[in-house]
Amino acid sequence: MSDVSLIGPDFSTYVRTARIACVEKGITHDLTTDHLSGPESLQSEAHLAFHPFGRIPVMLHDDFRLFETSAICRYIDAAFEGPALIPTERRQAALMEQWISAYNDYVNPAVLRRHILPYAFPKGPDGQPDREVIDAGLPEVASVLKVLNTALETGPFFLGETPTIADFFLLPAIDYLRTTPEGPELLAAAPNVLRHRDAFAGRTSYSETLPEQLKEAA
Ligand SMILES: N[C@@H](CCC(=O)N[C@@H](CS)C(=O)NCC(=O)O)C(=O)O
Repeated sequence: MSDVSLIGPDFSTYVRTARIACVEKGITHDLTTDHLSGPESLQSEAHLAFHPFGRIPVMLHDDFRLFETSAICRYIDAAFEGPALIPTERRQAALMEQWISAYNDYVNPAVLRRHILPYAFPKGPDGQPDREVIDAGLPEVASVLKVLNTALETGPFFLGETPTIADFFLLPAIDYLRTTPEGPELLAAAPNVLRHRDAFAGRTSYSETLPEQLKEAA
């Protein structure tokens, strides 16, 4: 039996973040998608019983159920023995929190919701990616990457040599960005962001959580 169960498919970026936390902490996890058969099933009664907002991931540990990726990662860090996923120094911990929040509020909407997802789940004419949506979002992706590039100047991770939970959030999005038509050029202008991803790629938590559809690109 695994230490914890996570509900959600391996291709979800937030699920991957929680999975990375498990591997970095040195605990085992399994992925459950039993009651999930498509995007609409996130709003099913069965799933809403686990996550009242109909999102993924959800973590199950014994009789404890938890949603929200940041809360899950923090719980995993606190509940198990293993390497610390959060810096002990107060300001470093606050900076980690800052980058998690910045990821959720600025990076994810620009990079995931308005760039990667329109390619992954095309909603344009004839089932093609919606060019208008993607083209309109490109300046925002570039501007978010510029901020990240500056933040990662010392690097390779947000807080230096050791990845923390903030890095677990960023990695999955950048790994997908490499595979979109504009991704390589956007990332070439943000070399420190690419270096962040490359530094992660050497870790077990990277290879063990690599989604099926990224295996070729890795
Ligand atoms: N605030 C949530 C966000 C989770 C989230 O948006 N997950 C995506 C998958 S990566 C999802 O459930 N998307 C389905 C939807 O938006 O309907 C968290 O931190 O866990």
